[in-house]
Amino acid sequence: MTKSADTHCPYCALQCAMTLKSPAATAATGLTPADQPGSSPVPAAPALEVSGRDFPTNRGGLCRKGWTSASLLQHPGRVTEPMFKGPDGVFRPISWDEALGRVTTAVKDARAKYGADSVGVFGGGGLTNEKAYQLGKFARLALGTSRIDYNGRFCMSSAAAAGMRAFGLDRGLPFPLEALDTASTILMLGSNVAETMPPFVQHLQGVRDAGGFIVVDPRRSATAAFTSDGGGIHLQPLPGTDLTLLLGISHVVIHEGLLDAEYIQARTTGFDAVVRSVNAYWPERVQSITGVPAELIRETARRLASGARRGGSYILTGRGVEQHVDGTDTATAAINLSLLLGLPGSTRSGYGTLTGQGNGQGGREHGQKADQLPGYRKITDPAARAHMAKVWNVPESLIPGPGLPAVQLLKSLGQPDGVRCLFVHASNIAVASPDANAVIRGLRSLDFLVVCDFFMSETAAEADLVLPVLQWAEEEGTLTNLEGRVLRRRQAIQPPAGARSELWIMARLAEALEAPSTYSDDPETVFEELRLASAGGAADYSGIDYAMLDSGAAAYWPYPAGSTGTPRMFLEAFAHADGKAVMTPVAPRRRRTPVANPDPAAKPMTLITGRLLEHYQSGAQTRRVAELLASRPEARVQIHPAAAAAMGITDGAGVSVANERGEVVCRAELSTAIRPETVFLPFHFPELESANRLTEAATDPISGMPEFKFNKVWVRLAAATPITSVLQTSEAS
Ligand SMILES: Nc1nc2c(c(=O)[nH]1)N[C@H]1C(S)=C(S)[C@@H](COP(=O)(O)OP(=O)(O)OC[C@H]3O[C@@H](n4cnc5c(=O)[nH]c(N)nc54)[C@H](O)[C@@H]3O)O[C@H]1N2
Ligand SMILES: Nc1nc2c(c(=O)[nH]1)N[C@H]1C(S)=C(S)[C@@H](COP(=O)(O)OP(=O)(O)OC[C@H]3O[C@@H](n4cnc5c(=O)[nH]c(N)nc54)[C@H](O)[C@@H]3O)O[C@H]1N2
Ligand SMILES: [Mo]
Repeated sequence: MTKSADTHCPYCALQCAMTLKSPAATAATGLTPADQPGSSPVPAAPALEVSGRDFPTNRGGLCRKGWTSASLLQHPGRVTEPMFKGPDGVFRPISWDEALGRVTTAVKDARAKYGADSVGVFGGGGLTNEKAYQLGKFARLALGTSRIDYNGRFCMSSAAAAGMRAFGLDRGLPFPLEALDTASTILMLGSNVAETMPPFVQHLQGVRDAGGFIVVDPRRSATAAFTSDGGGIHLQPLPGTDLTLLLGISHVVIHEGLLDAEYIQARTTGFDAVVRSVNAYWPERVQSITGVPAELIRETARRLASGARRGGSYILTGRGVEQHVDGTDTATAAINLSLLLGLPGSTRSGYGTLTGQGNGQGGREHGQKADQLPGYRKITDPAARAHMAKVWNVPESLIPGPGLPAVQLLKSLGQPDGVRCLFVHASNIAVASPDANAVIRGLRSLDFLVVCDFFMSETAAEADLVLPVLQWAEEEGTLTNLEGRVLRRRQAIQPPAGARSELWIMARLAEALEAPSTYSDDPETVFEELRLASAGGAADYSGIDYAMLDSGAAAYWPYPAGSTGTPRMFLEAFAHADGKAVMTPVAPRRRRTPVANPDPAAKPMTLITGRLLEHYQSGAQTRRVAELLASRPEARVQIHPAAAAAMGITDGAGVSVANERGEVVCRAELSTAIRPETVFLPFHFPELESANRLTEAATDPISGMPEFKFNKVWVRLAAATPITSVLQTSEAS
């Protein structure tokens, strides 16, 4: 087997380059090739050695999650055989033949009883391009369903919708990350890269030292704290008021004449309407709404404008501003501000959003989205449908229309006209979805749930059937990082004998379902088909192949055949028919009035949720890494000491955070990093510590993004006793 493989980290969209080395002993692990039937327990062999590799995004650096990632390959809790749950609720191993037979029967039953749309698929932004592409095709042609969507709806959908609306195209960063190194000013809104992409911080050193780093976050996050030494600025607004803040900064740009009039005239439409829309947002008024001092609002506008004239200015958004019911409009306000200043499509400035998941970018281009066909095509566009019908060699009428976005898809589980049989690939929806208690009830009401995973995640535990799949170091494929750069994932180790690739699973099921078109289990063959499918689309990969990626060539899409790719986009024109960027006026909307507090002992507060350095997403992977779990064994609710004191809450005390949807009980972490009217919970933990028991499944009308970052809760001391007994009592009740 391979002794060393150059690949990329399994986790986030920075896709840090790493080298995996098999210690000599790996050859003697006794692992058998995946194409042999049967299964075997994973032997306790030495893990692969991980080392950082020099690459423009990570420059050899890795975070703690990356360094420890290989420990999951031979984790004793790994699922290595298909597991079927009997009527007694206990999982037992079954053969692959029986497993695929059971899935085929469940699909046929659901289709016969309720129609093809009763079969649903939930995908993930961690899937390789090949798997994401084939999953979309499998859903539409083999299952014949329109009901496919994925966890990127929870992640990139607001930024993507705003980018599409403004630029006619959505590539998270339309420039290479290294461009940030020489910037004079960077405005980063709702992103905590110091914890969520630690090696990224290398690209912020220059701007920090130049005093041009400005962070907008209601918490003094590690990233916000990074502004201090260099003379940067931390704007600490009330959660959910970013749209107003951005209108205020735009107001200053317009009224102080800081705008780039020539650029606006030549490269944009919609300016007049945007001027009218910001007129009522003068800095003092914005201060009264957001809590950000008017002087800092002015200073931010001035630094952005002066930076654009010097080394360059960048505006970057993260989930903190996007994961709201007005996320698309907030991202649009950030784009409008960048357009007023002439940043997008310039040679040294820009606007971008920081894509989150490992293949969050590629995963949103190739057909996992309810309204989308490969190559970032619209499923309602007759030309796109005709193109895909030709590539797939099927009549166009066989391709279903648009399905339901993720939150609606999950709300439909088990409902009369909803999904009755669900496939889940690469998402732990029982923990990561808004209003998670309702989602778990939905999963339990299904006729059949099949989950592809390598661990018994909280979602897999709800399944009728769990199919064991390959981990990153066991497979070949491609991912597209946060810069729109296509990268090769390479195999370094043999998978456990009983695990199968998802391409293989889809190909076998398609055969059993007598699906039209062809399905390969070979990643390169699938990529060759993806090239044809994407050709002529917005995300065109037709000029990219495995050989050139293996040679180390940098491949930024759009990369039509015969071109050399596009590291920096929009230099000549934006992707709308007239080549101009569209400014859309946006305004804050009223939020739903919170339900009255039924518990006089509890204090109404605002909950924001997000991430910790040590854990990834639903925690299904990182909670199984001993070192990471030891460092962060449980959720803690971050609360300001002044707010805590008023409720008798001390550091480490048990706290109840509740609302009309559910309750979280965990320990308090007292910190002056958070505003006093706000609490913060990470969403990496399950059950009683699951933040998504509290989040609302209300969605942004354009993107379908749920409200993850602004929820009303009631907070109180749970008990004066140690938390372990608090947890036990609450679990039992
Ligand atoms: N360690 C770790 N790294 C990860 C991940 C992980 O789970 N763990 N996940 C990856 C993925 S998929 C993603 S999408 C990225 C996400 O990366 P980030 O966007 O950096 O992550 P979050 O912690 O969700 O949110 C960032 C910040 O938004 C702030 N915030 C909350 N509400 C508001 C608000 O109303 N306004 C403003 N301005 N800020 C607000 C929070 O305080 C938080 O510090 O991280 C990727 N990297
Ligand atoms: N409250 C709150 N909730 C949030 C967020 C928030 O900020 N706050 N952020 C949201 C965001 S941005 C995101 S991206 C989502 C992410 O949340 P999830 O969608 O739950 O993401 P993961 O935890 O990465 O789940 C991936 C699952 O798939 C498995 N897996 C990994 N790779 C593969 C693969 O190649 N194939 C298969 N079949 N399985 C694989 C893992 O073991 C794990 O069980 O959470 C969202 N939920
Ligand atoms: Mo994400």
